[in-house]
Amino acid sequence: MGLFDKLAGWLGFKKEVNVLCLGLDNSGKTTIINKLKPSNAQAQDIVPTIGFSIEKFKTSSLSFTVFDMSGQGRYRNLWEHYYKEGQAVIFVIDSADKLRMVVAKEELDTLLNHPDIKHRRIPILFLANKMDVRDALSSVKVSQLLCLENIRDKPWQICGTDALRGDGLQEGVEWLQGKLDTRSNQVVEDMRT
Ligand code: G3D
Repeated sequence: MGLFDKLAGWLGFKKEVNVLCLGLDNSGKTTIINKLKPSNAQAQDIVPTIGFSIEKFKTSSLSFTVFDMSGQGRYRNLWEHYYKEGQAVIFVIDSADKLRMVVAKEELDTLLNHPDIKHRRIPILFLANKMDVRDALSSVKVSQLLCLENIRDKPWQICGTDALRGDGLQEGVEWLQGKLDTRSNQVVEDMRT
């Protein structure tokens, strides 16, 4: 991509943002993405490789890359390859799966320490999903268990969601949009100075 395309993108002429939607299997990523995805979204590059699957689709302004982070240790290199192109992350947690909260934290820590993520101020939206399930942990509790307060070099937000009904998603996505707008304004400022 040429520089002009890049700037044009940020400035809104042809804005395209690549969002990585990550989390353990069964956390609700597919359900969430299906709620966010407009009906005209084009699926692309669905790679049904053995043991590793990634879904990529695109709307006029957003491109989503979705994959499971669990049980696929052997394929880690394949999915980490996509980190570079991500400009925002949606990290989905199954708030009712207390047993695997520690696995989710390990995966989050690995993500945050990856060289393609570590030094970039990309916004991360955490969705504490399955809030409708009885005994699900609150978003505050999920935030504590994942030690989110330790993330100081990236903007982040956590929202409780019920992906089946779509509750909480709008609030989260609006926050993310606001962060991406701020970044595009920063580019404008940088060009002026
Ligand atoms: P994944 O893409 O992260 O692997 P999915 O997860 O979106 O496939 O969701 C896994 C299961 O959890 C699905 O149930 C889905 O309907 C359910 N689910 C997703 N979000 C919620 C939620 O907010 N509340 C509840 N109660 N269930 C949710 P099935 O039965 O199809 O496996």
